[in-house]
Amino acid sequence: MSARLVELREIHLPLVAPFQTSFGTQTSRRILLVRAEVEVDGVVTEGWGECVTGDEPTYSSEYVDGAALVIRSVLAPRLAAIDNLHAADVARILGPVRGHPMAKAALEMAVLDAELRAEGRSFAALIGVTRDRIPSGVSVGIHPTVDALLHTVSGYLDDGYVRIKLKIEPGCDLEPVAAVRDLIGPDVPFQVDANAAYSRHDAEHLAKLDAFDLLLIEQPLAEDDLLGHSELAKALATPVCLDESITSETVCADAIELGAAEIVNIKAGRVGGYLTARRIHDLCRDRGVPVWCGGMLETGIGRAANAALAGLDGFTLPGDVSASRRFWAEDIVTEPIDVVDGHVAVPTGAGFGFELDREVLDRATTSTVNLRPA
Ligand code: NPQ
Ligand code: MG
Repeated sequence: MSARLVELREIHLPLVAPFQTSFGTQTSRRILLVRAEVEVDGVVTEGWGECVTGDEPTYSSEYVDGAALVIRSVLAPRLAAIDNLHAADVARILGPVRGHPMAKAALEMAVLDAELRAEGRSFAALIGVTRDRIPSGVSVGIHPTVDALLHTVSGYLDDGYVRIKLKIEPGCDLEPVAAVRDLIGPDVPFQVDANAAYSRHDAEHLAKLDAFDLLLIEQPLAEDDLLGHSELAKALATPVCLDESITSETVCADAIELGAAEIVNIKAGRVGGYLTARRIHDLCRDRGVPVWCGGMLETGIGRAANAALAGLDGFTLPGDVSASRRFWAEDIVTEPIDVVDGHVAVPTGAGFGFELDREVLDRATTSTVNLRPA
């Protein structure tokens, strides 16, 4: 069995509504997809990977155009030079290239999807998932008014989401948080995400959030500020959860050791792939640290993969794996992912378990690059 990368595509999809975070407002999404092939006895099976970079380097230092370039010019050629390429070796082969975890993750995902489809095996089965569905939370953007915010949150409660996450930033925190807690009552799990918008001097202010019985506060400080998060964790009753800071197994272990991560948000793209994400899940479980699965406004491709990963036992908190219609209108590139009774099904199909809609995919495609060596 030999795998090869064959194609890099960019697609463009409009969001159902603008999504505002402390780092910007998104109204549509440019997404890179990677296609790989595996050949077994002359039979070719294809697999797909999704790259979760944003248009600009604001969530992290990676971004769509940078990822496309590093894939074409550096990463894909290194994988093309390998004779017997396997998904399990991709991270090691690309290890000498510094950074670019999201670009690397997309390539590993495409190869893994193709390999597993060729074997007729699901990713969930590969990693030992036993659950058949996962509780679904929803991430709610910053809204221009509290009224608009409460309208949006009520809609999500009607949709069945079991946990609300609200984006916050300096100047837009205590008031909307109080209003949402008041609307949803004391029993709905509720958490906030600052996307690194606060500073070490904000501890006293952030401690006021303790009054609202939040599940956690996600990434209040800068990505590289582990010590600041550790000090903040001591000052807050609300548990501190890290997202952007968790860039590898090593950093995750250090953050836990330092008391900077009482809870961990796991995103495969941020850590360089689904196989590493699985190992970070294991290390958190071994240390008794709860984890949940984050989201990056994925299409049905990445969303299916997240639903499979989040089926692991250590994912004890509801994640940001919401229905595809939370972000996309009808033009999605796979079958829709739905929330039923507050849960998303763990995909059982081969590979990452999504089924592509070729016609919609081709219509959404804005460019295609051949990754086969010349
Ligand atoms: C988070 N996701 O947990 C991210 C942030 C995020 C669902 O809240 C384009 C690409 C837009 C990536 C907006 C959620 C994005 C993005 C937000 C990631 O911090
Ligand atoms: Mg986050």
